[in-house]
Amino acid sequence: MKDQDSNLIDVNHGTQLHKIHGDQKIFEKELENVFGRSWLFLTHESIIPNHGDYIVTKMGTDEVIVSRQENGDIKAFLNVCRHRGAQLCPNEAGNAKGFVCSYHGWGYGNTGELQAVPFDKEVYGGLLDKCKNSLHEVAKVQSFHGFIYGCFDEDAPSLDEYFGDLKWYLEPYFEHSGGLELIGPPARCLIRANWKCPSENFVGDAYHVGWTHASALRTGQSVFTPLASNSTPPTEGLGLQVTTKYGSGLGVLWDAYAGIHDSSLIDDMMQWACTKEQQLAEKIGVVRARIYRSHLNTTIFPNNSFLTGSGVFKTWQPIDKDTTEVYTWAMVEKDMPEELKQRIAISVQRTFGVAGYWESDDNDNMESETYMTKGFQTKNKQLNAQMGIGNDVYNGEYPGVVGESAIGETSYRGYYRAYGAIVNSNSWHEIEDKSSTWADILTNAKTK
Ligand code: UNU
Ligand code: FES
Ligand code: FE
Repeated sequence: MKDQDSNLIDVNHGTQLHKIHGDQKIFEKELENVFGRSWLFLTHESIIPNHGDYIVTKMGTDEVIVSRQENGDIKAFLNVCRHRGAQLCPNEAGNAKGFVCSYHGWGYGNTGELQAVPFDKEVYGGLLDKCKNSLHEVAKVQSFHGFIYGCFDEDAPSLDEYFGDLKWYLEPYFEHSGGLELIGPPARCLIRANWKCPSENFVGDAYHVGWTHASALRTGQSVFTPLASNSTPPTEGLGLQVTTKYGSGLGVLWDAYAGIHDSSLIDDMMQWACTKEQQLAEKIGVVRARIYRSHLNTTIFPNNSFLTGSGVFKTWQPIDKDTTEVYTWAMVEKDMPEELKQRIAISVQRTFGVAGYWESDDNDNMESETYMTKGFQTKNKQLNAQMGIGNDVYNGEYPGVVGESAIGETSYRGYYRAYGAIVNSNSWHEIEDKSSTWADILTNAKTK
């Protein structure tokens, strides 16, 4: 395993072995080292606003309860009873002071404390230490402007450091806009694809849009419709690609706020964004105000993706090496009129929800990338993410490692550099060690 591991990702040449998308041993390493140590998206504050509000979601293959505490903090616990391990909360969401296990009736507060054990004195004779049988708590829970992430590893950098150079690009939309909310519950469906296929696509694939989505583009008359069938070449100044130390990255498509939405929404959304852009320009400057009104396709490493403006918000939950459960929320600006929020929410599900007419274009490709790893010869061949290699710049005009074109694979290379470091590390100390020269490694990469 060790030798194979070190060849999985060739950071210096921008290639990866195809079997990253379908190998049992790699999948198990990912659960331990990637999902065990990275920040994972849980929910948004707007979904659990009141004391006792909770949702149940996944962190890797583990179910967790995410609960709003009395003091407003948010805690997360494994959704598993400490007695014999039955699932504690069978609901997707609700409001509760606590949770009672259906097997023997152990009762926990929403603080995680074990509070009630049937016949406690009679059957345990007072020997059961309740304090030692609290729910297993997720080590860290932090917020990025209302978006709640959890991490199993106490030693992880703060969520703020983890977002790193991406903050400069994300703050105009996530913070300066007046803030965002998510509209749930998320649509959920299974795809027969490895979780990294959609994660890598959202981190930096503007290349496929005109080709894969040609029919969807023509049908919906979106901002991107001129790209259909690659009939418009990517001109200079159309966008950027960005990657960061811990693998999160994004693509900027300038001025394309309404993005994927069809002609019934473009005018209203563009008018909304142009008005706000003008207000923001005074506060944060014209460049970042323009970022607010642009379209960012983003993956927060490892498996949380979104399209700003378009308002598509996803987690790609790993079920097994070739099955992924896709969660899709709509992301809207808090101060939008209720009617506009609802129209966006419907449009997000129509395009990128279960059977969304954009999403299903992608799924065919994701599933075939994954299926082809079943080929014995195929799985040890290299994939190519070399587009734009040699032209990446660190902290030039823009923060992070940046490729200055709309279409390129800068953020694929950054995502997989971090992935290679994290999947092979047994601690955050080791990850930091391997990542200290991350920007040099990426900017010095060559095809040969
Ligand atoms: O999903 C994507 N990778 C994407 C969507 C990229 C650019 C525009 C729209
Ligand atoms: Fe990209 Fe075939 S052209 S996978
Ligand atoms: Fe796509």
